[in-house]
Amino acid sequence: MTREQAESRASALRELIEHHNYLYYMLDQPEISDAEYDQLFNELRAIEEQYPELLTPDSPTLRVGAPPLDAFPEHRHLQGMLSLDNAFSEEELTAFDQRIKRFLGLPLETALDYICELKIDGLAVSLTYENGALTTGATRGDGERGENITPNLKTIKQIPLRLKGGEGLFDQPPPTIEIRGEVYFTRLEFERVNQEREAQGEPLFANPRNAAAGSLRQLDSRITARRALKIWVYGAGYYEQVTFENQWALLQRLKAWGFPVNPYIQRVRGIEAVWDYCQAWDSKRAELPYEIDGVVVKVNDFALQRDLGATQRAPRWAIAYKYPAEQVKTKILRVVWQVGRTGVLTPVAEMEPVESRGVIISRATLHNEDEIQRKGLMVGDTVIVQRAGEVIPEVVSVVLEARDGSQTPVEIPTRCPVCGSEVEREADQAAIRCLNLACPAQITERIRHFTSRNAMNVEGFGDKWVARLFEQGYLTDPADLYTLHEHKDALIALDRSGEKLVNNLLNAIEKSKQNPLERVIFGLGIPQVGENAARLLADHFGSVEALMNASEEQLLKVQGVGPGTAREIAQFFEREENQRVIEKLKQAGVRMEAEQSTSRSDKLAGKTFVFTGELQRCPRETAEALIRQHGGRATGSVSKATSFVVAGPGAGSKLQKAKDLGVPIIDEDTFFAMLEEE
Ligand code: 9MJ
Repeated sequence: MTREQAESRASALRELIEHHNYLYYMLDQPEISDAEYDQLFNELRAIEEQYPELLTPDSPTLRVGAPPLDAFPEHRHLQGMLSLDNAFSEEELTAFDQRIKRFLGLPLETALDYICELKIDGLAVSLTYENGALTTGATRGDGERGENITPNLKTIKQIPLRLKGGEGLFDQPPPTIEIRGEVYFTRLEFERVNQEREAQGEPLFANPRNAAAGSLRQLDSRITARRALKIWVYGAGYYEQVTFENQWALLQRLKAWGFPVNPYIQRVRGIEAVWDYCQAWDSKRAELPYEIDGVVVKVNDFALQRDLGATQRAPRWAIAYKYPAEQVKTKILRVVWQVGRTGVLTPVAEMEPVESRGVIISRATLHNEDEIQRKGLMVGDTVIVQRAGEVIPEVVSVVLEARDGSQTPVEIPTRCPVCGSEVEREADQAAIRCLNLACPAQITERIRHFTSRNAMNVEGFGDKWVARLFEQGYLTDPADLYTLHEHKDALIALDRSGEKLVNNLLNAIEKSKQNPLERVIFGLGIPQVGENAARLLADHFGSVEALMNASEEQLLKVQGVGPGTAREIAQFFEREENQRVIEKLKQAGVRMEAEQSTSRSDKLAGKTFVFTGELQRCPRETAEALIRQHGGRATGSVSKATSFVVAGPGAGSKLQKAKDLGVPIIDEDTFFAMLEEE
């Protein structure tokens, strides 16, 4: 075979193999035997081995996994992957429906078109297709940046390596489109993998969702390939040169492009019909071959979705209805007290292991002393526990009839179980606190928080490292992380994994210095300052220094910061130890200021913008970020205080409202011209 012949044969084989993959994995209607399929596959592999330069990124031979990676590269989503707000009852669903209508200025009796989708309990992923070919697959990560796990996702045969075209679908595929979906394990495959792990003496996966996450985050994609992961696709992120009227139309197109779209998705009118759907699936879901934990409800019309926009966390046009948690009975063996990073002692019940929907539960949080008293809980009690989604299981109630006199009261500690110093309980607070800032538990928890995924995200720096380096005296506060490179030889001696691992770790630590300010602020572990508050504080103050010097009064000016949080922040920075850590971080070269680019000018200062309809030049999030970088504000709803409404094709009710209120309406070009003005 000449090289030309090989090239053309390889191309034909790829198309043929993908066609048979589709018939087999998507339609369940194979047209050739496994042996015939293997023959095609082996022929393609042989050609690619002989002519390695002919291997293309969309070759089905890459579905079997590639040699292991050292780490996953970072992937920036073109459009953010938001999470969903939750509803736990019919009332909360109705409130969601009413909220939407009020926001849109629609009569409250309007019956909106909704799409009801089963909420798959797996791992959210984003697949980027360029000119019709799959180029990247990534995890959600923090919503803006995920991990590039392309080789792992390619092992999922249901994921098309090329979008199916033709037959009026497209002449030219969209230049870029992000497809969003959920990767999951079937119950059967979950059982199989766990049996295999048990046989090999490996720890079992607690539930199908963890199993999916564990399999996708394998650096060796050949291991991923051995697990039959599956996917349901339900949306799109960023896209160009294609338009969709509504979610239903998008789902139909995804199906036509060759993606698996869940067959039970329904289009319904009015929130009552949504509730009927949720109830119907509550009784039927046990029959599904995979786990669902609720129903995702989405406003169908994309023009309305655009008008509704999103809050910091989640879109206003969707909600996740969650099924009530299953309750199971078990027995409390003992109560232990854990010390957190702020010194708070949290009682945790250790229980006889019990299974709830495929998850083994053996520990539950008891929250605090008051909660123990309120429930009248004793050691040896039989209790009802439940697991609600991601949160740690909790004890719902005590089964008093099961008392037999052997139960004993829960001992309330007077000394810290870790450092032995006296504990204190403030009069107006439920929490018992260890006041010793040098308590080993507090120190290690503070460091663990600082390095955690949503804070400084130091890859590979797990609990074991924190504990070991603390014991050896290398780490006494989070800032010591940045002096670890001085002890490289000692670290290598500590860990049998050797130099490469330590190098990776030190690189990850070095890289974390460049994290945005909001991550540093979150990482400091100021009580009551979560990710959201950290972002607001970073946006408002622009540097740790400014935040440190802010008075409680100034802190209260930040939208979303209340008196309690303001006091905690002020108290945190008054402490000398904290000032010392901050100085050390600064000396180490950790970014303590917002990126220069976040403040390019103040030419939009005092101006508030609202977008409606589509933007052609960039995603709406990018345009909103630009507004902030030039000192302006971007909000979701039109009011008299709005300076400009930027309207594009498909503009809806916001445009009307702007007209009614006499708010100036400009187009996208005018908006960008404003930014470019000197
Ligand atoms: C799941 N987990 O099945 C969404 N999801 O939409 C479905 N998740 C989602 N949709 C927007 N069906 C954000 C998340």
